[in-house]
Amino acid sequence: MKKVITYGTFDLLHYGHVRLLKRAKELGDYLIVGLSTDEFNELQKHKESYNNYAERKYILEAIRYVDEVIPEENWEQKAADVQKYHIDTFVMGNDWTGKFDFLKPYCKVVYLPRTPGISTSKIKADLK
Ligand code: C2G
Repeated sequence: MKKVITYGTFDLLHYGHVRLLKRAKELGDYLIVGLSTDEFNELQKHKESYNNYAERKYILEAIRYVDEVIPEENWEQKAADVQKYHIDTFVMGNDWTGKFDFLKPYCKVVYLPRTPGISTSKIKADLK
């Protein structure tokens, strides 16, 4: 079984997120999502989320491409996660290109093109 992992806040969930998850799943058979906790968002990513961790986890677990959701609590856990979960491929959107190349000794590292024209900040701005 080929295992894939990706990380993010996924709030407010939109089709750009779902397209990333779909393409990530297509790279294997089992997709784990490292979901940023509320504390990690607030204290280290300086990102506010509308939905809290439990709500974002509930939504992600309803997506057909997602097989498992684990907490992302810090920037340092990825190498340990990749080994702990026997990950074959690490995937992120290409806004992160190069940032996770340190994982290459442990697994394939793939940066996928972001979906243009959609972002949480755009949604918030358009709703004003
Ligand atoms: N994404 C995308 N297209 C968009 C918006 C987002 O492909 N229009 C991708 C991002 O590139 C990322 C994933 O969807 O791979 C999740 O996006 P965010 O929740 O914004 O993730 P981010 O806050 O960048 O957190 O340790 C990694 C971080 O937790 C990533």
